[in-house]
Amino acid sequence: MHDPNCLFCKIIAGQIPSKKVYEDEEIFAFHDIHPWAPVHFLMVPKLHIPSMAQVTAEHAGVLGRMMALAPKLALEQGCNPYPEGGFRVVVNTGLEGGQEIHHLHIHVMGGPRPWLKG
Ligand code: DGP
Repeated sequence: MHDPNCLFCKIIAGQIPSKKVYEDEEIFAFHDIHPWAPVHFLMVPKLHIPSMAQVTAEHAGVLGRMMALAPKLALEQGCNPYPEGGFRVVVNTGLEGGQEIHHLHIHVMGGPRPWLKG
């Protein structure tokens, strides 16, 4: 399902340009336009799910694949390996959850933080 009014559906369809990180039949990943970390990309299901609040058991497959893919993409994008490196995974949900774009997305954030080294 594609929502013609959804920004991320337009990015998935290539109607709005993005810096693509990954794509398969079900998943699209691209760099966040306002990065909060040296590495910051978003992973979205191609299916238009407005938020985590609408997730049901039928979405478990694609969400599981997204979570399983996140560590591989994080390393490819420049996050350092666990445990010295690592990354954060965030899913903002709803107004009080800080969600601005209503197409379910996983933020993956990490990358070198020289000030953390002792
Ligand atoms: P959230 O607050 O969780 O809904 O985060 C939405 C993120 O989407 C935010 O970090 C900025 C990013 N974003 C918004 N518009 C665009 C865009 O047009 N292109 C890209 N690449 N990212 C966008």
